[in-house]
Formats: sequence, C-alpha cells, structure tokens
Amino acid sequence: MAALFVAPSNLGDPIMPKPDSVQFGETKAQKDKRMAWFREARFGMFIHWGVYSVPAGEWKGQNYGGASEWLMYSAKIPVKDYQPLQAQFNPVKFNAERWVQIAKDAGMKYIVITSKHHDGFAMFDSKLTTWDIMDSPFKRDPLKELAAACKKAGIRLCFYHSIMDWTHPDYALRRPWDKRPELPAPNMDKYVQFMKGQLRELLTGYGPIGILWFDGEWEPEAWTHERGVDLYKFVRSLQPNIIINNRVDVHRSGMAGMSGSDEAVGDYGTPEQEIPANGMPGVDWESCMTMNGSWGFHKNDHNWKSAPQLARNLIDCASKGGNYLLNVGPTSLGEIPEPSVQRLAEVGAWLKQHGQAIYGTQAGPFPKPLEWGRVTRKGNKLYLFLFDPSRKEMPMPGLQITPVPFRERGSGAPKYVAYRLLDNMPVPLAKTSEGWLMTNPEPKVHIREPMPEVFVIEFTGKVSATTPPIRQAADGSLDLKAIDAFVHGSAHYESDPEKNCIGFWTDAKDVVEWTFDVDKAGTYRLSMEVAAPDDSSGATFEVRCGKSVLNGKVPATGDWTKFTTLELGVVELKAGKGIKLTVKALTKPGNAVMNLRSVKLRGM
Ligand code: FHN
Repeated sequence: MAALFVAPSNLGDPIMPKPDSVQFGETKAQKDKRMAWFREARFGMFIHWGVYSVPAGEWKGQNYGGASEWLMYSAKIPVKDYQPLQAQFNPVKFNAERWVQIAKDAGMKYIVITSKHHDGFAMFDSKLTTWDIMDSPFKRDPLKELAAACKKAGIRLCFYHSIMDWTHPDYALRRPWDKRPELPAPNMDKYVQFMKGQLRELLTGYGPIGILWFDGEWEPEAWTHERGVDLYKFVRSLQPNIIINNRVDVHRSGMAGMSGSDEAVGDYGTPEQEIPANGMPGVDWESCMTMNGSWGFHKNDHNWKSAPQLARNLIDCASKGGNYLLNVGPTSLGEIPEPSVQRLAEVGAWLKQHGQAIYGTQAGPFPKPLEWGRVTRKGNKLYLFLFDPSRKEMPMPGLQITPVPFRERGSGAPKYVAYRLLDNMPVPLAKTSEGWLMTNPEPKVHIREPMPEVFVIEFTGKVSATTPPIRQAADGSLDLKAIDAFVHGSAHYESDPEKNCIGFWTDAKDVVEWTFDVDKAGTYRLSMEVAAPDDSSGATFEVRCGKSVLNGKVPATGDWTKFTTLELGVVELKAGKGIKLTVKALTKPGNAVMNLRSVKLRGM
C-alpha cells in the first residue's frame, strides 16, 4: 500500500524523495529492470581500504577518534608527510577470494569497495597517476583480483569513488594545511577530466560494475548540480546498466541521505549511519553503516555492534523497502578484522535459515514500525521478525487481511495460514478489535541479545495496514511510546531493546510529537522516561499539549540505556481527535538533548 506522506511542516523535516523517479528518457520499466538485482539483494558489503589503514587512526603517537580514513584531515597532515604512507603500504595478506567468501558466507550479494577515497589514493592500477597502489611495494591491483573473485562467486562488484580529493592539485579546494606553494591555482575542469579518466579506467577494465557509489559531493566551491548531471551521464555512457547513487549530485539531505529535489539525479538515496524512521514506497534507498565507529581500519576502535544488532538493522531496512550496506575496514596487511568476520558469519548463519524473509522482499504493509519487531512482504506472504523471541504476543494493530471469497478459494482452502519459518510449526493468529494478534507458541528464555525469530502469514486476497490512532486506556491514561512518535528532524527511533527510544537527538531544533485522540478530558499527571550520559545531560526542554506547558531538565542517568522517570507536573486534556503533544529542547549544553523512551499521562 502506498503510505501517504504528510507534507513536511515547517519544522525541518527530512526531505521526502520522489517515488519512482526516472531520468533522461528512461522509462519506469527500464529503470525497474536496471534496479531489479539491487532490490532483490537487500544486503551488501562496504569496504573502506587505503593507505590510511597504515596509521590506522594514530599519528605521531596521538590517537584520532572517529573515522580513520579522515586521519589526514583530523591530524592536518601535509601532503608531503602523508605521501610516504604509500611506501609503507604492502598488504601481503590480501586474498580477494577470502574476502569474497566472507561476504558470500555473510549472505551479502554485492561488494562496494573504495577505488579512491578523499585522500586521492587510487586502489587500482591507474595510468593517470603514480599516487596509486601499483606504485606501492604491493605492485598488484586488488580491484582486478576482486573483480575476478566476484565474478567466480556470483557477487556484484561495485566501486565507491570520492569526488572530493585532498591531494590532487586541480581539485577546487586546497586544505588549509596543504602548503604546496609550487602548485599553480586549482583548475576544477582539469580535475573533472582527470576524475573521468580514472572512472573510464574503472568502467572499462574491471568488467560489469553494479554500482558507482559516489561520495564527497558536499563542497559547493567544487561540485554543482550541473557537474553531477554530466558525471551521471558520463558513467551511464560507459556502462548503461550501472546503478549510480544520489551522491553524484548535490541534493542529498545530509546523513538522512535522501534527495527531494525535482532536478536531483542519482538512482537511490543513501542514509548514512541511520535507517529512515518509516518506509518510502516507490523509493530506492540503502543505509550504509559501520560495524564499529570507523569506516577505515582503526586500531583503537573496538566498539563493535553485536551480530543481533546488525541483523536487526538489516531487517529494519528490508521492512522499509531498503538495502543495508554494512562496512568492513581491512588492515594494512589486507585482512578483514576478526571481530568483523565473526559477526558477519553469525549474521550469515541466521540468513541461511531466514534469508527468504529478506531477499527479494518489499516493505511490509505497516506505515510505522511495530514495537516487537518488523514485517517484510513477498507476494502473498508476510514475514514477521520477532526481535525478542522471549516475547509471547505480536499484536498487529491496524492490519486488515481480506481473504479471497470462498467461491474463489475453493473448498477446504484456508483463508490464511500462519507458521514459524524455521520449522513450519503452525502458530495461532487471531482477529482482534484492533487488528490481528499472532502468538509465539514457544517463547524462548530471555537473553540480552537474541537473534530474531521469524514467522509467516501466508494469505489469500489482500492485506493492508493503517496506523491506528493512539487512544486513552479505560482509565484515561495515555502511554506515548517512542516508536509511535513522529520526529521533525534527524533524531529517530532506536529499536535496540535496551534503548527502544528516540535517539540521535543531537539537533536542538528537532521536535518529537505525538498525535492522539482524547475522549476522557481532564487533568493528568505527566511523566517522561529519559536517559543521558554525563556529557549529554543538562538539556532543558518544554512539553506542550494544548494550553499546558511543562518544563524540565535532563539529568545524568549514567548511560544512553539507563532510563529514569521524570515527574513534570500536570496537563489539561480537552476531548477531541488529533490532539498533539510535543517535546522540544530549549537548551542543549551537552552533545545531545536526551534519549526519550516515553511520555505517560496518568489520572489524578
Ligand atoms: O567522508 C566519508 C566517510 O569517510 C565515509 O566514506 C562515508 C561512507 O558513506 N561517507 C563520507 C561521510 O559521509
């Protein structure tokens, strides 16, 4: 079903893309054919690999946190001091077939590897520069070897290519610390010719390429919409069936990754380190994420996401019609870090049993995520992912199942069947006043980080779902949950069971809003469940509902997952439909406003 996107209010909502956008005379059918493998794949491997893996996040004995591939920028390393890394780069343990097997065993269907990142170092044999891997002690072309291994394994090879270049003398901008007085003034037209030359090498020498994943398009002094259109056409002229992401153009809305402009070129949106709050029917997108905190290998970053979290991210993307591009950062010796390999193997084992619920699926019918998990759809099947298999009930408010009439079904044919995917164990499915309810027949013992369990509803006829209005309980109380909130801004729902909250609330302009119906007017006590570590506590905020305004301050609770309840006072509720309650920051002294799990209203 096509969910209706409410026109963004003036509160800075993320740009909403245009569904089914086609360009340059391509028909929808032609684009669908070109995008088919991408929509089927759902899961890919991102690889950030370059000379930055040599220092691996440290420079002159100092650790630089965050993304290690940004070390040159973070440590303000002059080009003359960075270039010697080339002579130290000799990844003698690189084995293309091993890497491809790791991706294949993880259930990944495509690989996007950096052909050139922002430092300008070419990870392939480029005849246009000596700042490439062929002129390192390695003297091999890893992309050529990967192309052969991918072809053999049936994995699509794709290239990440940075438009921004911190070392090429003709790139429009020089970094403040790039003191090379001998260089003439930059010439961006010459740089574009150089970039096209390298892209020609990549698109004519490595076989069919699945995706050209552009990045570094955000410097307006260097890159423009016109240059983006030209580059898009150039790449498609060399490989007409290639897919190109939206970072070839300048209309991406930050980390939310979507392009809303009518003129934007690019075949799909690229949320980064986040997953859109809701699905976007008719829009192709792919969330790219690191497994720890760095894209490139960082010797001091051991903050690895768990395999169940990675599986939940993949499920979350697929349930909203998107792909998940999960990153690995190989070492300077050419090895994928063992913690990454272990996690990928665990996700792959789970996909071996449950992959049919991911590959080739479309977004589930629910406009918003369900509290207990997610739903994908493929033909006449709904796949229900229960994130915590110790849970017994899976309510699906707003779901409508309309079986085909008996006369069409034939005698004995059931209206629908419901079963556990792993072993076809039948499971109870019942109609309720709110929608439908599935019951987990064998709730597992609760553990901290379980892999999801998958159930199936095989139906005849049609299914659809609406988001039912939030209503008061019989006693008038209201439980406004994070998952039911609408966020104006980039903060968004975090499904990790330990969080189950609105998180990533780093922008003080963001507003968290609930809409609900009131049939029991009156005075209600209001409380909030919040969490914040020391360095992000202290924000002040206001809660507004009708004429009632309450203020509060976020305490330090010790961690993003340690929630405390704040009693904020009382609000007056008037009877009516579509009543709104908003929470917005007034001050944000720390790194974020808060993690917000719920707002509760209780009778006096
Ligand atoms: O600056 C890059 C970063 O190094 C990394 O490549 C990510 C991956 O999408 N893209 C840019 C940051 O948005």
